[in-house]
Amino acid sequence: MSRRALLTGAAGSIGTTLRRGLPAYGWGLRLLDTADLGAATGDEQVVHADVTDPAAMEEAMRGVDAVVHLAAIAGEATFAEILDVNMVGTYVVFDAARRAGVGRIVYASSNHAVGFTPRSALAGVDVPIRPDTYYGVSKVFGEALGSLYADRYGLAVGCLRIGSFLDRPTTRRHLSTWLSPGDMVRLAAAGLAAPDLHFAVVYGISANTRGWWDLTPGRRIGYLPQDDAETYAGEVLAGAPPADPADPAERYLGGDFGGPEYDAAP
Ligand code: 15L
Repeated sequence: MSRRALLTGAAGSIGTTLRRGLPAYGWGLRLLDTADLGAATGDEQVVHADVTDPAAMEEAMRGVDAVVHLAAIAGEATFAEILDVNMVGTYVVFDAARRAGVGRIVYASSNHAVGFTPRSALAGVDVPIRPDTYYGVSKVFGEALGSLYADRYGLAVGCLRIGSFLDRPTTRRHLSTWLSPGDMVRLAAAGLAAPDLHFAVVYGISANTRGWWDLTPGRRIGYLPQDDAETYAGEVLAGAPPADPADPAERYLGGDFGGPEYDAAP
């Protein structure tokens, strides 16, 4: 019998990719979202629930071996919106997993947890926390919560600081930050299967020649990326404006999230 994982945010772009890809790694999936998930196929189970609902989430955890927690607002929004979905929702998911005795959570964090870090040498997971948005703050919160639940309750927690998840890179920054769909599946599968996982933070990008983040922590949990944005460098750079060192997109790891248009303060 396959192991079963609960996928929150299963209707989103990463969720849809994992829905297609994780069964090949031996995972039966319970798909959860408030949005339409279509009909369950094969071994799938479909649950319509909101991650901020503690009772529904505890029920959704029953009988699963692991959780891949993707459900979130995937960019900047008002603090109230980020607080509700990304922070309260993440707390509800972690605590429901604890109450239901689920052993592992793979958490979709983001590079925006350290997005205001100036670009320089390859960044490790030990660079100081420097979120670039309320969204980035919520990902720092999720990582901190994961650390608490690993240490206090023994949950195995893998936090994936995802770069730019796209079918293909389209900007200069993406040549460094791209995470291909195939590598996203390999990354989540590694987080789900890593032996002896206690708590880990890893960067989630493909094996990009121009990558900005150190992939060593990912390799330690068994993530072996196979794609490289460099394949697309010729066409991307041919259409790209000249690099402007003053542009936040060039200055910070989180790119334009560090610019004034991402200031969501009232
Ligand atoms: C993310 O975390 C966001 O969800 C996505 O919208 C992109 O902005 C991506 O990071 C990125 O940094 O390219």
